[in-house]
Amino acid sequence: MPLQIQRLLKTAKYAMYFDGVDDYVRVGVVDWFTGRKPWSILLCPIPPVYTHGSWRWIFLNAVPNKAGIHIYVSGNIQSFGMEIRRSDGSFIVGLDIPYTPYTLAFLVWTYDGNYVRGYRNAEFIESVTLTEDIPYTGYPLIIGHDSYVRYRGYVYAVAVYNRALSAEEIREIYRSNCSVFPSSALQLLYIANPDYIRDVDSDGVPEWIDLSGNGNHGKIYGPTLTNLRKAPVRKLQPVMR
Ligand SMILES: [Ca+2]
Repeated sequence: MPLQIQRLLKTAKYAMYFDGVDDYVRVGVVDWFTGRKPWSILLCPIPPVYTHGSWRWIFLNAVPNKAGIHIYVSGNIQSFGMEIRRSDGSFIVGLDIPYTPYTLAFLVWTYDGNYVRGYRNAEFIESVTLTEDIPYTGYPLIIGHDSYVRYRGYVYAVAVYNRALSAEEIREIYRSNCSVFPSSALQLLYIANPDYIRDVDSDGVPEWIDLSGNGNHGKIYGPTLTNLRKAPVRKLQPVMR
């Protein structure tokens, strides 16, 4: 078992599994990634093998290839890709972070109004300049995506801030094995754990409870909470597309 998974299992043993067919979590319509407002996105996925030519949306606040922010896992570039596009769909900036299959990745992208910075396992990867407004799409924030190329793999944690976390804060979260998060400007926090799944809401849809206290609960359309000790991630077959 990869070292990162062993470390994770010391404090957490669950992850949400997305089947790549029709699974997604819908957060709702948010305007967190618009204009030049600062933000941070934390994502802890465990990807299976993605072959060359395969790519899957994992976090997006826009229709794929249209205005707004997208994060995906790609076999082409062997990376988690982050990209931001204009309202005509044209590309503004992107920042890719390499991945290792079957290994928990602690990914952070931050934006301070001038630079997007990318981190993997609390190590700075690179930065890109972004001084153009991100267009507002009015599209819901979706994890796993609902109608196009869906993510297949695991997600342990998701967090969003409306400020740029510092490198030291990112190191502290990583050192805590994603158990301690700064509360200042936290907009959303999901952790995969049975205690944080609400069986059904008033619509009959299970919810991933937002631990930020802001009520940004995610509607769970298909993803299943998986005990990683009983269903090791290595049993996943390669993703082909
Ligand atoms: Ca399904």
